[in-house]
Amino acid sequence: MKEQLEAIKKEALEAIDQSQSVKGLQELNVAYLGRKGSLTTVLRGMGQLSKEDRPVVGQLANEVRGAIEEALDEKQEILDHVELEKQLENETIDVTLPGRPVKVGGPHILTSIIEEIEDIFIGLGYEIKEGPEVETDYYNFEALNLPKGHPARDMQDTFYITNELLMRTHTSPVQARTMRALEGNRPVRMICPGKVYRRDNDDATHSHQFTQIEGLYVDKNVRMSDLKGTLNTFAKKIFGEDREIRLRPSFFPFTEPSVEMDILCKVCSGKGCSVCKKSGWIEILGAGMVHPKVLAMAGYDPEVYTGFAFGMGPDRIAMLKYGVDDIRHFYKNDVRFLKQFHNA
Ligand code: FA5
Repeated sequence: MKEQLEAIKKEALEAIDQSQSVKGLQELNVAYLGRKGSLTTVLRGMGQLSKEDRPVVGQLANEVRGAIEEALDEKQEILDHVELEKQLENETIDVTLPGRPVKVGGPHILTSIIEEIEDIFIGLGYEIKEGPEVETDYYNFEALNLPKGHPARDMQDTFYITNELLMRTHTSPVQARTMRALEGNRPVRMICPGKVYRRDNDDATHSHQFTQIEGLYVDKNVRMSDLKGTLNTFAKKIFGEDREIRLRPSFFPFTEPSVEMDILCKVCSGKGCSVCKKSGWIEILGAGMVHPKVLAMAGYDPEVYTGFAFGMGPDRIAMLKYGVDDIRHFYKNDVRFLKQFHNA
């Protein structure tokens, strides 16, 4: 039996030494030490040994088991290490490979043009204000000298929510809100960008939702020449020194006198096209001297204070600046169109 045990030990250690895989090692463990393994089978015959031989063989059997277990553990450690090395090698990342380009978005062209206009007016000492898009009839119309039933309300076809609430048709209500907040005793110099809504039929230059920027300057001794100078400075900064502008007399119930400013159409250079409706000019803003009634309703004494106001359409300004022939491009959100302006 001693020889058998020695032979098992020799055979097992050799097999373990040559084993190349963790799975192979597990099989050897079962084959030698398992319940039906060769060592266990030999030990089952111990009962037939003499009393003297039993402890000796028992001790030898334990040594053989110990040696096999130790060899299995050592080999297991080696194979684990080899496997880990292999895995690390397979998972190596080549940090020098160029990465996949990330698609970078950019501000919408209308956002960019509004920011550009804001910068011009901040440079002229104006503050930026905001107002609600869902507005009361009072601020949208009445506080601007457009009482209920006034025919000039038809100039701005309105989306009503209730009799008293509406989607603002222009940014002019922010004039009244700003003056009210200052309680009639401080000068105002503000612009207010924002979305406005009208029941206009969409075409190349009209959208039912578009953007406006309101401007208001109220102080002692503000004159029409200040308005002209401001609009001229603005037009030159946004369109370049050589772009022609013209001011036409116009009518707004909240300004007196009132004007509209046109700019030479860039699409046709003044020859006439579908964008400028064959006139060669495109209207970009309305303006005028704040009506004394509007000043008084907002708490300003029109005998002491005067002011000018303007309301421009950044959509039309972007069309003119970049030669876009249809306002609807701004709202279709076709990335191929929008990405042309990411560095504008
Ligand atoms: C007004 O909305 C006045 N509140 C402007 C104003 C403010 C006058 C302060 C005097 C003092 P108007 O309806 O003309 O005016 O619109 C002003 C500008 O908005 C237009 O010059 C045009 O550039 C733009 N606009 C008007 N309607 C549309 C539309 N449907 N789609 C795109 N832009 C429009």
